[in-house]
Amino acid sequence: MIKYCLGCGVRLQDNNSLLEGYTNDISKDLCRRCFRLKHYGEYEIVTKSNDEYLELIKTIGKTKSLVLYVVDLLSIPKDIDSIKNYLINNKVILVLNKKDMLPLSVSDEKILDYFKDSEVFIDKIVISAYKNYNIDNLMGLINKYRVYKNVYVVGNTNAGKSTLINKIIDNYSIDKSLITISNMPSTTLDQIKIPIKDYILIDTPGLVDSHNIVNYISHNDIKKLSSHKEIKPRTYQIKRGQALIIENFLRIDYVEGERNSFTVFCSNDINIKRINGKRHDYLKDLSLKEINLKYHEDIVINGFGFIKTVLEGKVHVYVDKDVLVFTRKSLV
Ligand SMILES: Nc1nc2c(ncn2[C@@H]2O[C@H](COP(=O)(O)OP(=O)(O)OP(=O)(O)O)[C@@H](O)[C@H]2O)c(=O)[nH]1
Ligand SMILES: [Mg+2]
Repeated sequence: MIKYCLGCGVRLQDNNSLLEGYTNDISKDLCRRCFRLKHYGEYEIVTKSNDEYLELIKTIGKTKSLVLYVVDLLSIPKDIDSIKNYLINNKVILVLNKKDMLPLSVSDEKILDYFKDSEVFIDKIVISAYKNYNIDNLMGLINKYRVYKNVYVVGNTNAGKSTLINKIIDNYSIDKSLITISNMPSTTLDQIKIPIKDYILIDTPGLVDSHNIVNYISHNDIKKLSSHKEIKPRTYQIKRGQALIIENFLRIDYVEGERNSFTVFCSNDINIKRINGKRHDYLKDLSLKEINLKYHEDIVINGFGFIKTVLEGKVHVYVDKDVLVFTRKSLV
């Protein structure tokens, strides 16, 4: 009998311990990787290819099923509308997750207002899967828009798709077997079908974003970045010539402009120092990206968080060459 791991969706096998889905006891429900992750917090890296992800998204696009597109509010993709290029026939609800990480003072209305020009989504909602916030309202939206039996949950890896489904299982399902989640990329390896009420919710592996900083920092730094506490924004008054050193993976020099204010929105566990940029060359061996700032823009370091600035100016960002850095109008 073919069995699938309840934790990550991969097909279970007891033939080859080096391959995905291995278990030494096929009568069990979890593969060895999920068992170790769940019970010992040990993470075994697997790399999923994005071709597989795109194939899956295209398959979903051939159906007319309702789709929940889960986005991490601290890692908003540069062009969120582009998901609709694949999901041509589907109604897509934009699910903005991890609201608990943003300061309480940032209202849902303010966040939704930021996305008001995105017209490809049938609806939008701000939630926290972790804190069980707004999940009932999301269920209401699913009931409102769902016509077919399947409801797919898609999004980048680490957006919180599996955490969301686990919350829904917790709140609405009698069978309480939970899906594996972790702060590392590619936790879910294949589709997992969960019957909820009169429909089927389908968890999917996320898109591995190769331009996300988590691919280029240590496991320990990833842990620090993915803390579950409300962010306390840290504001620095910055003069030209000064720089911020962020742990050992990011440096931001203010090279042109009037005295400016930089407010960093990232995990509180991350260490930030302000230095005289001219005196220290620390981290300047990383790749340099020149960024021009307009009034009230965020500098987004993909996967790290963002830095809200006020005035026009120019910054030099030093980070791994493959990490995407861009500006956008201020989110908060
Ligand atoms: N603060 C906060 N963290 C969350 C929330 N939802 C998920 N997370 C965390 O985000 C990380 C990734 O969660 P997962 O549910 O495994 O993400 P996923 O989208 O299923 O990831 P893949 O299976 O790799 O595609 C974990 O550390 C979760 O605890 C949330 O609402 N708030
Ligand atoms: Mg998952």
